[in-house]
Amino acid sequence: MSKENIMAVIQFKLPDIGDFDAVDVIEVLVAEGDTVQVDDSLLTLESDKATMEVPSSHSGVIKSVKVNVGDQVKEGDFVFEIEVTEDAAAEETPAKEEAPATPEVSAPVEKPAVHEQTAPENVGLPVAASVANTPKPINHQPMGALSHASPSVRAFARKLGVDLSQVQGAGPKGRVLQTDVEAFVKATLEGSSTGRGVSSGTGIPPLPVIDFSQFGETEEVELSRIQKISGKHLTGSWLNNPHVTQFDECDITEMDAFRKSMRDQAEKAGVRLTPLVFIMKAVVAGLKEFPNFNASLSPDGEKIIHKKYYNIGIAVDTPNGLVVPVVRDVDQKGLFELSQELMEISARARDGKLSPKDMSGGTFSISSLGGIGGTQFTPIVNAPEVAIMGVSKAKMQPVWNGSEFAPRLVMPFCVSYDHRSIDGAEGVRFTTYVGQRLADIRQLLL
Ligand code: CAO
Repeated sequence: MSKENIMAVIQFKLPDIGDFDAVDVIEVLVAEGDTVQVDDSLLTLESDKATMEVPSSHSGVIKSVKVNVGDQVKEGDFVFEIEVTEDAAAEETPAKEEAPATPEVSAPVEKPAVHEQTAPENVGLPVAASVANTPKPINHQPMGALSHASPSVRAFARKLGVDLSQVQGAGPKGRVLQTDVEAFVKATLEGSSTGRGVSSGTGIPPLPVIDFSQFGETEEVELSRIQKISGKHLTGSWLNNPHVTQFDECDITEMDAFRKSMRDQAEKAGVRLTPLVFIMKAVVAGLKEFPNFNASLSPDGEKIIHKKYYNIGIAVDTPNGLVVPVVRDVDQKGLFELSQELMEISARARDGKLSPKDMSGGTFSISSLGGIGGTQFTPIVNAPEVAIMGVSKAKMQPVWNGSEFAPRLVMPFCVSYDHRSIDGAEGVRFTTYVGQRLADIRQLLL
């Protein structure tokens, strides 16, 4: 019988893994039929505190794999069958016995009976022991600190030149998976938001990717088409324009009284007169006085382009997400005409019937949440415009008139603007001007 033919199948059992009862198998690094050498990594295990590799105690061929990713294993568990030659078994076993580094070679000794039940080539040679090397810790960082990844993912990241500390792990306990590395590379190459491992490509650190199901029940709902489109646009506006938001409030008591006095007339004309059309008129007056708000910056950021037309984008809340249709030439239209147009575009917006033309050509936007509530908010500039007004709900308040408190209807509002083209002083002059227009109905209607 030649040496080569003298084979034995040993049971590879899990050696001492430290102070853990049971740990998770996070990678099985070999498959049936693979040839392994002594010290080749067979498994990656993960405890609460560390990730460790389990090296092979023998050279040989993997006959069978007894564990799967996700299994829990403990010392002494039978994890692989390895077919070894007599030579290998004889040579390696004493080496292990000599090695002081592996005193905890607590791997159980094979019983001949077991060998007899294994592969047919097994000639029943008593293999001394399925001596397993001690697992090598590869990551002693507490979970959540620095990067935490299996050896194969580390190798993958190394190959692509990815710094793992930049990658957020989506795996259990924040472990970085191969898919996280891939998503990171994709996001970096695109230089834009991709959802997972979000990076703008401008040095902005990626957001953490968390498996929320570890904390409780979750459900994934696809964003609407409009949300996906507006999300990209909002991110672009937010990241490209240095925003300032100026808060203000104005007394709309007179304006509201006038609005209510016009109710019958409005009804006859088939329109619903809300504060928004008055606000649009006041804004246009402000834009004429402060042309930097009715403008865009040139692409090189060196010039400001003033627009001599006044097209106001109105943010409309629809079941599918936010859209901003544009009301054109607001300076040339009366209150009823604007109301009519507002009703028409918001109805078309909610029915999903706006065309791209309906949403283009705006020079300034208004986001009115006044019909819903809230005291203030910070709207995002609708680039390439440079400013947007946010309107909140008007409330009756006691206002000191110099001799007594009088009940007045006070409306909070704000303007967010691109600080590259508009200074803070100009920002507050604009809101003051618009507020005064809204407070004085005569000026507003002139
Ligand atoms: N203060 C107090 N009441 C107000 C108000 C304000 N600032 N603005 C509106 N109202 C009142 C209106 O007068 C109306 O009451 P009456 O019927 O008694 O007059 C009621 O609130 C509802 O108004 P409305 O919201 O239906 O109408 P509107 O003209 O004010 O707004 C539109 C139209 C299309 C802008 C609005 O329906 C809408 O979609 N708003 C949400 C916009 C949005 O989502 N913005 C967020 C963008 S950023 O994510």
